[in-house]
Amino acid sequence: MATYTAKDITVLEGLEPVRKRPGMYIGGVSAAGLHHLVWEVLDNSIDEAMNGHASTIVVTLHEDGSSITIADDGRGIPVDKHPKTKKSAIEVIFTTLHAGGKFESGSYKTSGGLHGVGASVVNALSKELVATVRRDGAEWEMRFKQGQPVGAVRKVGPARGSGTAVFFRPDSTIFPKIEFDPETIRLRLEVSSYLHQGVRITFEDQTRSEKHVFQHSEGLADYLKTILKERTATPVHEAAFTHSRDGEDGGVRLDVALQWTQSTDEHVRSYVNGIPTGSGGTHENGFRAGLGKAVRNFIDTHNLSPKGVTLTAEDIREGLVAVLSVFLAEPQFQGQTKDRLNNAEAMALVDSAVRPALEHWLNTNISVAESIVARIILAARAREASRVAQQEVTRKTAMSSRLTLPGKLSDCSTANREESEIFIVEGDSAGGSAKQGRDRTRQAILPLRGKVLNTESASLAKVLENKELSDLVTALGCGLGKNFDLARLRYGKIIILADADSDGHHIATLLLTFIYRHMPVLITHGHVYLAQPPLYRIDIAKESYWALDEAHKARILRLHGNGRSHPEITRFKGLGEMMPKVLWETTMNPRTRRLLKVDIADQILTDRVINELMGKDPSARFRFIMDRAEEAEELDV
Ligand code: 0RA
Repeated sequence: MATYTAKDITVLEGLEPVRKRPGMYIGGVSAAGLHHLVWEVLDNSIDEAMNGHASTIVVTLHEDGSSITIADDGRGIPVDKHPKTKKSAIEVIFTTLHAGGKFESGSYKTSGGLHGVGASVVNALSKELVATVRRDGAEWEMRFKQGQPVGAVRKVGPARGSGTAVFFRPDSTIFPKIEFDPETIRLRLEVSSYLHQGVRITFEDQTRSEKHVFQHSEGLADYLKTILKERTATPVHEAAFTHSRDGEDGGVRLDVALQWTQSTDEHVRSYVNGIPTGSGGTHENGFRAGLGKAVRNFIDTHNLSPKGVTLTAEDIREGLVAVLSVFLAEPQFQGQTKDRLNNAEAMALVDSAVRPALEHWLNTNISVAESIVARIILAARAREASRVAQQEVTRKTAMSSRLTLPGKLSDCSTANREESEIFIVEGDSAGGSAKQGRDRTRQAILPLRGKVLNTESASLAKVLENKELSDLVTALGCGLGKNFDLARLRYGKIIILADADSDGHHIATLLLTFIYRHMPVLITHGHVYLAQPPLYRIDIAKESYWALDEAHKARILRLHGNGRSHPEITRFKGLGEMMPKVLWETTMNPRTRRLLKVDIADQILTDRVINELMGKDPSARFRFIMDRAEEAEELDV
């Protein structure tokens, strides 16, 4: 950059208009307007840092809570005299509206702040302002009252280094209430430190005797991590996608970081020139468009489109957490709170920056991309299931206002939810065994008819039509979707008891998908379990033993085999063949059984979920869920 001297400052007009109509310049004179003064001064220091001249900014909220100093270690505002006006640059910057070197083409950099106009606006609205500059081996000072200089620039004394410090106290004849909110300032500084990677921003809060230092070498990637933590969202993939453009190539200066998570909502935080755009706008729309196209292109290129369901834009963004920061020369804001970007060109600029970068990233991180696509397909399938469930519930409510428990539920007698369990059992005959074998104080049995359940592969719709699942919802008592209320859950444990054959697998998958979509809290709070019926029956002489797995089988053979007679090993045929007593001993008795706690997090994280969700092989799906389920209880068997 060419050397900057006072002659580069463009002189436009005086400060009277600012004091007459402050709202025109800072939006108003309430708390938001008051804090706007801080952001204006801060932006000038951030500009200096973003242009590579400053690395540290210190914001001090003084003890009185009504005055602030913002200091940086940049070049320092020039103090030499303008040849024509005979005024120092510092005076021009603070007393002239729309004056500022950054306004000039050539030296202008799109960054925060309104082209350096902020300094004079803040000065105009301040009872007192002191600008202190260190440069050329000396410290200089210039003082103002209500925007007017109080004397000329004066040399305070020798000094090392360079930098600018601006102290100001807002004018009480302009602002009805002057009380800076330290939390508002702290938050803004923290966000700025993420948006402006590497800059060290210190907040000295003398009102609360607190000091905060914000510095983030990874910028938005660090911000994204913080947001994920705040929202306790579990990512679907390890590393975030990040992309930055400096805007030198005619495009827009832009930074973006994003990651898909398991949460069912979408969270996009956007900024324009460091200003939060809570109501979105054209830049966010461009971002969403680019993201959608990138993902769709990837899905099409790799032939990953799911069967039987169409992906919507919302499916693609379900669970997405993103931060978008763009820098524009002349941002136009609209809306009640002026927090929506209105510049039409921003849409295409952001779209065309995000799409190719994201598409390239997806194509170079295939297994990550596949997990994301799996997440998206899950969203689409869940949405479809949700729609059907909603219809079902509406219909049910219309039909009967009286809430009765399903007739085929054999309820338990305890009133203590924590100790109660409901077994959802596939088929009437297994249901009968379970009913006889159970501990009726604590264990309820709800048989579901397999015949109806396993007619179709993508059959949640069918299932709901046949009321099997709405019976389940009624039995659980906690409602679903928006009406879900964990407090109304009637059982501590919900245990799915299904055969280890493909029908059983299929039903368990449907049940789990249903619960995951409509009552995910049941899973996240650890209420959902899979029972583990034995895999083998071992007949030795006249005795029958049941083995849960290979290791257990080997143990039984060792203990009871003994060469007395040839053991006969048969694979488990189905719950129906078990005597109630055996079912109790092997599968239901809390002292001897094994349960698997269902953990959906694991399910989504793996690549295999792709096949699983595309519904090619229902038995593989169930095995998969079993594989990934977490061992909850492993008591002596
Ligand atoms: C005009 C010209 C130069 C720097 C600045 C303004 C400047 C303004 C602020 C406001 C807060 N901190 C600041 N730091 C610098 C360039 C001076 C040069 O070329 O040396």
